[in-house]
Amino acid sequence: MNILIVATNRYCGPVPVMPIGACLVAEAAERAGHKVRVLDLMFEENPLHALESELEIINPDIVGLSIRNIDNNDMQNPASFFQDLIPLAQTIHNKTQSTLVLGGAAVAVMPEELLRYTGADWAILGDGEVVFPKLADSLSKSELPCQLPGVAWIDDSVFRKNTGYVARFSDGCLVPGFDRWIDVHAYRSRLSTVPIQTKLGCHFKCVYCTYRKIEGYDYRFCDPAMVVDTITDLADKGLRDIEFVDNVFNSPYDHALAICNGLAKARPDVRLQSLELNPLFMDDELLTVMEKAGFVGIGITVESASGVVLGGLQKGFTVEHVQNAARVVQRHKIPCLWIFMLGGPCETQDTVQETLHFAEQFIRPKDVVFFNIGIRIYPGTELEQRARKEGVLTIPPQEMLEPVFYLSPNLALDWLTYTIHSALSTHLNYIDSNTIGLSFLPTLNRLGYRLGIKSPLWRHTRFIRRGLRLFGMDV
Ligand code: B12
Ligand code: SF4
Repeated sequence: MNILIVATNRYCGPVPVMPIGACLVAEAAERAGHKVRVLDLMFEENPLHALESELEIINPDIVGLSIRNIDNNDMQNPASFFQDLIPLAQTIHNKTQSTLVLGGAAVAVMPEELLRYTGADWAILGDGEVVFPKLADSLSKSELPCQLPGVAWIDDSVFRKNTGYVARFSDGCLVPGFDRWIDVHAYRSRLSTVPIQTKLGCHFKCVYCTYRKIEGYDYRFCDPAMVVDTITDLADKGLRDIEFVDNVFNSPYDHALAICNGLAKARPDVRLQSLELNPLFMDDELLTVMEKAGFVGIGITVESASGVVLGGLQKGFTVEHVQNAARVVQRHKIPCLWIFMLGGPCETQDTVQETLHFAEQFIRPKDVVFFNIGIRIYPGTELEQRARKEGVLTIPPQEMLEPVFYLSPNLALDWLTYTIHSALSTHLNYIDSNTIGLSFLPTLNRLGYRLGIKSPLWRHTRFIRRGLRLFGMDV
């Protein structure tokens, strides 16, 4: 069959992210014998025009829309992206007879809403590189793929889905041949990293999280030796800035340790990052081997340094774990980005102060602290139930494509915004979502690349903010 996969994401903050999922799906469909093209809309000046041209070239039987972001998860400056799908779907319907299939992280989060919204024929929830070729095979035989695990559709106005995740990593395919499908240089010249996933699934039960919907509760691992080989291959191709995009990189601990030990032995010429470290599994052994493996930046997603709030979020760790992680970080050179999410369940002015106090006491000035305000509520999460009980959320799930946020009823948004703004003004290593949403951040990324600055740019937060202040910018 002729297949066009469209990577629809055009959001460039904090950096444009390479559409790994779309490329994996395209490559799998090609391996299954189909003729496949990928259209990446990220840098297209006129996306509809680009789409029309591609439709003419390939005359597709199936068009797969890869949908990464519903919105920017930002309560202070909310932006939605899902509306961009309508003109794309209309163009596809008007110009072709093709079957429209949705996939991508956003689709796993809100499949029913996106199917109804776009009028697409099918949605795939999860591992597209496994399910999509099977779906294409069914369609090529004029069979309906209603029995396939991981497929969802609307049947006579009723939403239907087949759950069940399929084994992955069995064929050793961790990363696609990016340069076959997308303009890799365009990404690299904006300081984007090359994504790599070493496992799927998460055993934690944080109340707001959608990740288990995307990847499931059970872990599915990639063999550590295979991860090392893949990273070595990427380095040989000149792709050296590599980011682990696992839900939580250091859980399970032994898996992360085995990967880092393998990399420390093989010593490929790479600059590694992961922004998804859990304080529960931070120790000197891991950080030492991460440094040897080539890590140049890590992020710890602690969300809060208040025990009450950590309990409300069901993070599965305590303030002691957070403090211990900070002590471990202090003993190592590796730059660290601390990620907090303020305003969750049980948050009060006192708990916010506890978190600020922790940042003041435990976080080195050379590290960076990111404060996010409010939590995006997704249908099917415990946070949704809580928000409904507390009267914070009243709209039905079908209307939740438009971003809705949780803010603890014990906290005033004005106070929280003011408090964080004040903290930012006195600490040059603190940032918030306004910083990530800066309109000139893409230009800054490009400038950084030209000046030879290596990713991650956040390592230089203090200097960048100081420089921008000299130009009179209050950032
Ligand atoms: C790592 C990560 C990041 C990293 C990315 C680093 C990098 N170099 O890529 C960073 C920190 C930069 C980041 C930033 C953001 N992220 Co993020 N991120 C993730 C995370 C944890 C993993 C994404 C990933 O790469 N997965 C691995 C690949 C292989 O999977 P995949 O792309 O989903 O593809 C598979 C399937 O989706 C499917 N598939 C994909 N395309 C297609 C197409 C078709 C046709 C089919 C059939 C199937 C299919 O098959 C693929 C292979 O199995 C996800 C959560 C998650 N568990 O998915 C959030 C997630 C994708 N991020 C999200 C968001 C919101 C953001 C930000 C907007 C946050 C912000 N305000 O800055 C930015 C946007 C960045 C941008 N420019 O677009 C949301 C998106 C959904 C939503 N709520 O809108 C997610 C789902 C988290 C969440 N809150 O639920 N992110
Ligand atoms: S640890 Fe991360 S991925 Fe796992 S449930 Fe919590 S927020 Fe989600």
